[in-house]
Amino acid sequence: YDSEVSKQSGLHPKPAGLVLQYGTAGFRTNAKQLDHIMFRMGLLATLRSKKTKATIGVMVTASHNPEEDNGVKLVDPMGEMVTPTWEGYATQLANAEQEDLLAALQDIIKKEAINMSQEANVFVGKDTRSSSASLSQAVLDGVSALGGHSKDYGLVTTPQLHYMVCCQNTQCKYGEATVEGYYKKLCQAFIQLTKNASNCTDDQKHLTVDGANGIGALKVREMESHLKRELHISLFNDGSKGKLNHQCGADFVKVQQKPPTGIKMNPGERCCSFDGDADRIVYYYADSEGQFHLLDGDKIATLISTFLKELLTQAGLDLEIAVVQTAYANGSSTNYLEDTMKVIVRCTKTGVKHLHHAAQEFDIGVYFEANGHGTVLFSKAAEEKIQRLAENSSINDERKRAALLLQNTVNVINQTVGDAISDMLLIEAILAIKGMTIQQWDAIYSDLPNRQLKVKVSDRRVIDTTDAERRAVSPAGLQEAIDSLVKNYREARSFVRPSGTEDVVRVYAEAETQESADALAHDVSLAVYRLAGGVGGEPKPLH
Ligand code: 16G
Ligand code: MG
Repeated sequence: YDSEVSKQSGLHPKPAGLVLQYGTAGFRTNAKQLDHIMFRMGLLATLRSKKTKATIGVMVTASHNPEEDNGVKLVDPMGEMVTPTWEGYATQLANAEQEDLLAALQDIIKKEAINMSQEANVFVGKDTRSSSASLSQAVLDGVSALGGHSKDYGLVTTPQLHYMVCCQNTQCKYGEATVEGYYKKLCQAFIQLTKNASNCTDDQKHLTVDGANGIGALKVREMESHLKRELHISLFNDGSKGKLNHQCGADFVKVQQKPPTGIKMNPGERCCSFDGDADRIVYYYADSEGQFHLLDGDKIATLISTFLKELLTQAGLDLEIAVVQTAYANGSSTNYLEDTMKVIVRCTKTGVKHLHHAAQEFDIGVYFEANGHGTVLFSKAAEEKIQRLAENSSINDERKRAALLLQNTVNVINQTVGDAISDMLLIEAILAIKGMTIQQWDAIYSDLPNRQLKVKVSDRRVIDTTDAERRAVSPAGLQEAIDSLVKNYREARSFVRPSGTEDVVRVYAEAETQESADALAHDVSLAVYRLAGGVGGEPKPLH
């Protein structure tokens, strides 16, 4: 393979000296810097496939980043994120200078004792960015340079690609590895679920979707006919005029705490936003006074876990259910889940893989980041119990109904990764079954006002955290400073962490009032600026 790799890599040369790192969300930067990275990730995915003797996925996307950026992520056999050791290999391979590429490749082959005559199979997908077509071709070139087989799924959402990989490696037990198969599985389950919402009016079946001018919009369009009018979607920001993620999408709505541009919002109507690769979703509405209300990942986790807990009780199934959050989870949500709902709550570091991993430890693990990325994981044993109960003819009607609802809930969920389309269908089904309006859902608990800020420092690695990022252990004095600032406000909490995707330190604060949250966030930003080597001007107060 040496000569083929040499020849092909010459067509995807690495700019000398460029260093990039495989971070929480894979490689992500301006698309112009990524051609060699894509080719090399094609090589790495092929090695990973030979090693695992399974199909591996490669997704070309930069999610909620601006259109000019792009990125790439590897998907492991069960649809999960690639392991940390291989993230390390990705970084090594990406940064090897042109003349050292073969040696870098050889190093991985040796360390992992890879049998190069083993067949390899790689699934490739891409988002709608203008750079994605040529970049995904570079991935395919990498696969073929090592003699691997590839299947190009073309335009798909990130969770769709994860789904395909999982279907393929479970011999289609998880579903059929086609986009059609995906729609069929999810929509059938959705339609079965909504049969339990017999008095749902057409009005209640209406949902406004902001597609972030990205792949999610295309895929919602594609899916619509499978929904058999059980859900009426008004799609905005469908990519026909607006720019990807620009003033729209889940990240914009969550961070700005305001509606996206380009949509029509009627008072009291449910709206949701996807992000640029459709692995995040947030809901929102405007009340009769025009006031904006956001229902983020925490509210979604609460709705889903409440629903599941009720069904488990009705079904008489003894399964342990837990909710996994990060430090960004609103304090009110954690209190509600622990004190009122009495479910187990776990907190992990930011990043899907950490939440996913923690959720796998329970019979049913509901995980959501506040930003709207999340899903539900069912253990094999839990799925089997649900299955058996649903097929049991000797149980009463209430238990039977609950068991069937649980079974269809399992099927509507994409367990491989957070999925805006799948989450949307589940949320819509739950609201319909419970006959709940978005206002009633919102009223389950009230969010504590909060604020997120960023601070530029000369080297964000000086900040080290512990306790799932809730406490800083370095630089010296920073945590003490935060602790004493927090004491100045009621119901307050604050933490700082270095971003995994941007060269900044992130600051989070929440408190009893918005003014307090804003002031605390500013106080803490100043402490970071002073103690962690701030650059540029001092952070200015928000008001
Ligand atoms: C990435 C993560 C996301 C996390 C975000 C935090 C994945 C697939 N995505 O987008 O889960 O919330 O990074 O970004 O893991 P930050 O480190 O810049 O705050
Ligand atoms: Mg995304």
